[in-house]
Amino acid sequence: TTGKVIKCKAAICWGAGEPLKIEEVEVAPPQAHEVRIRILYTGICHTDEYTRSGKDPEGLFPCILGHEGGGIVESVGEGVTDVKPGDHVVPLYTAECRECKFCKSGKTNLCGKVRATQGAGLMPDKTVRFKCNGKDIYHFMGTSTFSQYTVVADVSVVAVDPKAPLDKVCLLGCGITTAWGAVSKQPGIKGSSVAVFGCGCIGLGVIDTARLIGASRIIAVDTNPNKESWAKKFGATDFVNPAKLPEGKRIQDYLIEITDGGLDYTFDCTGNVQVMRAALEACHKGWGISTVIGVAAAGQEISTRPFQLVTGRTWRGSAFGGVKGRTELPILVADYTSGKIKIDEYITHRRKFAEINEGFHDMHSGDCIRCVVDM
Ligand code: NAD
Ligand code: AHE
Ligand code: ZN
Repeated sequence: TTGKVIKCKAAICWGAGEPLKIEEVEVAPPQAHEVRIRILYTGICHTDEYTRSGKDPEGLFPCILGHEGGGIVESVGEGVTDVKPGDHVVPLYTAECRECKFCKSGKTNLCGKVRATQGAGLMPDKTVRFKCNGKDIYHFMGTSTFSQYTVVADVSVVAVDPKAPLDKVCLLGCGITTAWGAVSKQPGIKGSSVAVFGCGCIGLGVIDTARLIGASRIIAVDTNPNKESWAKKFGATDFVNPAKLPEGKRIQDYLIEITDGGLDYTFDCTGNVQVMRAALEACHKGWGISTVIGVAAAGQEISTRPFQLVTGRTWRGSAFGGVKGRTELPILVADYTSGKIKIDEYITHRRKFAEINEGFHDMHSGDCIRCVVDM
């Protein structure tokens, strides 16, 4: 590869808890099996805020966050066969190499090819492609979409239909896909009762997918009363605010009461370990299955009485909804284009790149589902 270094703007997080700073960065050309992408749009996911805030045990600084992007391939390194300059693409924080033990297992989407270096903020050759004033800047989740140009591994990117608007399908890079996969890959949802804890982008996506598949009852649970109308709009049949229950009444006990013994399926979309416990314990004895989607802070652990599991409840979890991105994202894009799945409905805020910190504030306001940043 003979590509040149590109100078552009990127939002750097210099340290845990600090606001992002827009800086000029140098983005090195893609090496073998790497792809340099001009990012046009990016969503902001709660996980970006989680790492920025210092709660992520894997957080490394300075870094360029962002993992919900859409862009156009600028150049490719040697050996890249699946994408070419000009292709519209979505970077994938869950890679799909199709060769590793994980990919070949047929049991998981958790590809092993680049995960170790990705978790260390590095490209697969253990170096970085970003510099700011001569200093190395870490990558994040193998995607770093808060930069006008980024470099990703070729196993960590998928080409999508160029007719699909990138300011919408960028959201398939995480939130909506995560929710869609967590529900649609779970057998048995049709005709069953479901409770969804947390009605952000992830929870609403879980509600929408459960509705689409034909769940008989969908109970949304959120401490923010404004989420009731959101949840109902996406297909919830009931809404419960745990903060409004009678003194001393636990949410799991209340849910068990109103469902004649508990839910068939529950989903944690909050990242709060107490909520994860409540979601497990709200499951029906003998068959209830609870899925953890939320990401908990460093040091947090889940607990319950083992009797909860002995008596037939199952605790599971998923990352990126169990979706294999290179294979399945083009299908999801087509489902969006044909009106089968929602994306537009999740976009409550839009920001210019210069206002990316305001985008993080929007997330805390309680009325933001997704903010799309125009790079
Ligand atoms: P969000 O902040 O927009 O939504 C969280 C919702 O939970 C909010 O509506 C909030 O009011 C509600 N909530 C908070 N405390 C609650 C409580 N005690 N009981 C009930 N509801 C409560 O976040 P999001 O972007 O939707 O992400 C949700 C979680 O999923 C985060 O932890 C995020 O990091 C994680 N996530 C995981 C994956 C994955 O692949 N596993 C992918 C994306 C996001
Ligand atoms: N790094 C944290 C955990 C964070 C986490 O679980 N991230 C999920 C996706 S959340 C998307 O919004 C994941 O699959 N991460 C893969 C990656 O490369 O970050 C910890 O606890 O160490
Ligand atoms: Zn995310």
